[in-house]
Amino acid sequence: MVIARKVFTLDEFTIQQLRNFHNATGELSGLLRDIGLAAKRVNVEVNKAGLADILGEAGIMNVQGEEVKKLDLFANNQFTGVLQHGISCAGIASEEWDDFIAFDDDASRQSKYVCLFDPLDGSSNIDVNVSVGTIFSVYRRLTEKGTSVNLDDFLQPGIRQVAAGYIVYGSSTVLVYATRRGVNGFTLDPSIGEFCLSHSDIKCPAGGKIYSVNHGNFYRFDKKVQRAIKKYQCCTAQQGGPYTLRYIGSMVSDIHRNLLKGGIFMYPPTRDMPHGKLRLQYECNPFAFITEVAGGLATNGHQRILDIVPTALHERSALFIGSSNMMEEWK
Ligand code: AHM
Ligand code: MG
Repeated sequence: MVIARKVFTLDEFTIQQLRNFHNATGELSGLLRDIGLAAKRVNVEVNKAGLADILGEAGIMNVQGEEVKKLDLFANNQFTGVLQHGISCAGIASEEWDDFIAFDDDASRQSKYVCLFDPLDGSSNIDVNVSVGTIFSVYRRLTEKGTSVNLDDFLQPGIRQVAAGYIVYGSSTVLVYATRRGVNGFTLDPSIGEFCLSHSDIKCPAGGKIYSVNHGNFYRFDKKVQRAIKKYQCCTAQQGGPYTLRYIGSMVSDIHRNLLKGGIFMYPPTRDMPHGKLRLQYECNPFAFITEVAGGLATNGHQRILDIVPTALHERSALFIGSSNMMEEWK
């Protein structure tokens, strides 16, 4: 007898996906389960941030020279911990650690994957109750199984991602992940403490009406970006407009919304940040992978994000990402 199911949990879904590959070892499912577990723990703390002493600044700077919030530290420790204690990840790199970490126990050394993550993106928004998120990506290691991972494993172009995803800690907590087979979203059901499939086979609409950019930087953008923004502001209905500006300043939420509704998100280079602000490996690549699998596009204004070969762990990049029709001038 087959029992009809209405709800699939993240674990059930990833295990079901495994059945499509007879050579699959289940390591990727294990990795996603570990990430889901850390996300649930971070979710609990984010939700009570206003109550607990965990709110506020930790008083130290991260490797990017930015102030670290306590929840950043908590999230970083949670994701590092679950991946270290799991058996599906050979090493990690995090926006919050200076260097990558090789997991040198026997089980981890046998794993074929490395994971890169930004444990709590948009954390300057926590104090004012705005949604924040976690971003992650998974690569197959280049080094031999059984050995320690090295820097080359973490400096692979985004096109080599095996999976990428994000968690939005918002009005509900949603985990979205992509493999080459598709993009699926899972909403945390607090009553059972499980991520349940809520957005299956996400496709980014080809067109959109939303543009997302920090307008305060307008006079620090180059002329091409300024012209594009003016076009969004002036377009008539005949020209595809009117457009609407939506910018939360928390890229996980901004891109999540645009992915579902259609739109473009831009973090162009500015006079002060000629290489852009966002990190190629922790922020741009995972979103570029998810967006492309969903049918959209992502570039740095000149080159496809996924083709860029990183030269350093904390490299920055400009980012133009979103609905394919809105990306015409940024291809
Ligand atoms: P963070 O990693 O320090 O949190 O910074 C990344 C965030 C993104 O989520 C967001 O899109 C961007 O910074 C906002 O920057 P700005 O305030 O310059 O517009
Ligand atoms: Mg970040």
